[in-house]
Amino acid sequence: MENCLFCRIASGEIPSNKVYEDEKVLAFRDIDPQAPVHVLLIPKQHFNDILEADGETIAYMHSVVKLIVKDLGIDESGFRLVVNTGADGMQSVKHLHMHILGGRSMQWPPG
Ligand code: DGP
Repeated sequence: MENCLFCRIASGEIPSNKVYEDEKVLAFRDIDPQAPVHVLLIPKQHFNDILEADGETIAYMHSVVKLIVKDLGIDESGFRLVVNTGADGMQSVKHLHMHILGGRSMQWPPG
């Protein structure tokens, strides 16, 4: 989608620090990390948010989350998976993304 930041990252037009990539999804380091591990996982297909996305896409992303947390060594220590949605969810980039946060104890509720 034109002018979508994460579509431009997915296409490689804007560089990112990649953690995982295949034909359907891309995972890359967040530019403003909130934890020692802070990765964003996006579908390459544009969905504004999780409400727009189909279950097959979410299921696929879930399978990739499992690979990523194992690869980054936070599968056993634990992690937080966050999908900010809409205005009250403080979603700033309108392309579905999952935040994978780990490497430290995560407080709740988040600040
Ligand atoms: P959210 O607030 O849930 O929409 O999160 C958007 C995240 O995207 C935020 O944590 C910062 C990150 N971000 C914004 N622009 C860029 C960028 O150009 N590159 C990378 N790697 N991350 C970005």
